[in-house]
Amino acid sequence: MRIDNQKIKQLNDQALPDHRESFDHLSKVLNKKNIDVNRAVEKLKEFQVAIPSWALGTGGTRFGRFSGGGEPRSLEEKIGDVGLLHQLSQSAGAISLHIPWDIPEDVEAIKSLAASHNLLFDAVNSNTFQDQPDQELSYKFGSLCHVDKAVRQQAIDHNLEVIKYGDALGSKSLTVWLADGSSFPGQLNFKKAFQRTLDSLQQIYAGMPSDWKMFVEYKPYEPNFYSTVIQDWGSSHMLADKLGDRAYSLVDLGHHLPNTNIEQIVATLMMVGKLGGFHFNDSKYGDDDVTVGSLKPYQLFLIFNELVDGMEDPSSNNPYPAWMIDASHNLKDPLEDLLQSLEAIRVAYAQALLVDRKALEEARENNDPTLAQEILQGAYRTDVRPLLAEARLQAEGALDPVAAFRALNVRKELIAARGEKTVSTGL
Ligand code: AOS
Ligand code: ZN
Ligand code: ZN
Ligand code: ZN
Repeated sequence: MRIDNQKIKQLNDQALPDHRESFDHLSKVLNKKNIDVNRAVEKLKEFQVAIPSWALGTGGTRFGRFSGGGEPRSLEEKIGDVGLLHQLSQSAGAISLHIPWDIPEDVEAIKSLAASHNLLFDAVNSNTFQDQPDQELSYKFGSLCHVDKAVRQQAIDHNLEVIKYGDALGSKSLTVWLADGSSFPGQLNFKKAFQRTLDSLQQIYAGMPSDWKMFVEYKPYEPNFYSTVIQDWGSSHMLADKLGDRAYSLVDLGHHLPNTNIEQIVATLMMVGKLGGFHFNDSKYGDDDVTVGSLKPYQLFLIFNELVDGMEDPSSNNPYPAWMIDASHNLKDPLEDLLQSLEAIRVAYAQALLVDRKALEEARENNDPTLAQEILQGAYRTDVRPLLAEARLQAEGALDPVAAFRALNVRKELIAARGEKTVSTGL
């Protein structure tokens, strides 16, 4: 399904007078502060966030799952859904696949379908946290860290196969997230598990094409409840460092214990050029995977403040990070939820672009925390939504994506095409 561009334009035309008024007002305010509004709009137009294939259906918990209607039933339909998000928001220009949930049967057809929606293939994800029906050995007691060499080899081979699929589609990176760990004290030898994981990752790293990157994700607990082999950014960084120049840490916002200073982790990793990827979501307790910006928008802004600082630092050798939303939706329409997440990410990014970095640095040099706070909160409390809307308007997206999604009855049409009882693959 594709939305008729003419219909988006009609909705935009209705909302245009109000948009012009608020954009002109904001432009005047920002111009007075010597902020280049056009530059901010251009930066927003460039900023694209990948959508994971598993976020397009209704998520669930171990207590149950309440499916919505019209969920994508195939890789083609998942690409179609990301196409809709991109058409409305002009900011979801990539899809991240998960193997074996998304095995492309006809690679050329999948490539041209994605291209017809202006989508790129972002990092591919391997899956050694579940047993597949035809799988010989079990991952019940781990995968890349397993005590049995044969299980490790199976997990290595799986990752190499994922790389092959990704390479055929034009992906340039592999994200490795491991559920490996232990649920009971004494169960696992921490040191041996870590060393076996490093050894396995080295073999996968060696199998990547020379222009590929590896992103090593960390997580303190879940599904294992006592220890996780790659529990934190330090462990992830140790691995990335030992693996080589093309291995990086990946920060998932939900993978920290409560109150962790994530912005400091971001700054530190970028300082050493090792922040490769990012998974956006929001968290109150753990890996809640709720809508980005729904709980802690100020924290998100502080994180973006460091990200922008790292990206604009001429002395930094950190690569441009791979952005992805990693979320799950139990109650909301997944597409509406993703549109809200995209908006929240871009709001935080735009606010961070408004920070007067020179003045902030001066305040720091002068030991003036009051002024530093004034500068940060001045940017944070600016309503930047007209900048986002302007960027979308210029790119022929919708001024208000969620309103357009509803006004154009997108979900109703998806249900008509796919049915009321649909279950998408994923978590
Ligand atoms: C798991 O908690 C991680 O966030 C992964 O990045 C991701 O959610 C998983 O690979 C999806 O199955
Ligand atoms: Zn993640
Ligand atoms: Zn998460
Ligand atoms: Zn997670």
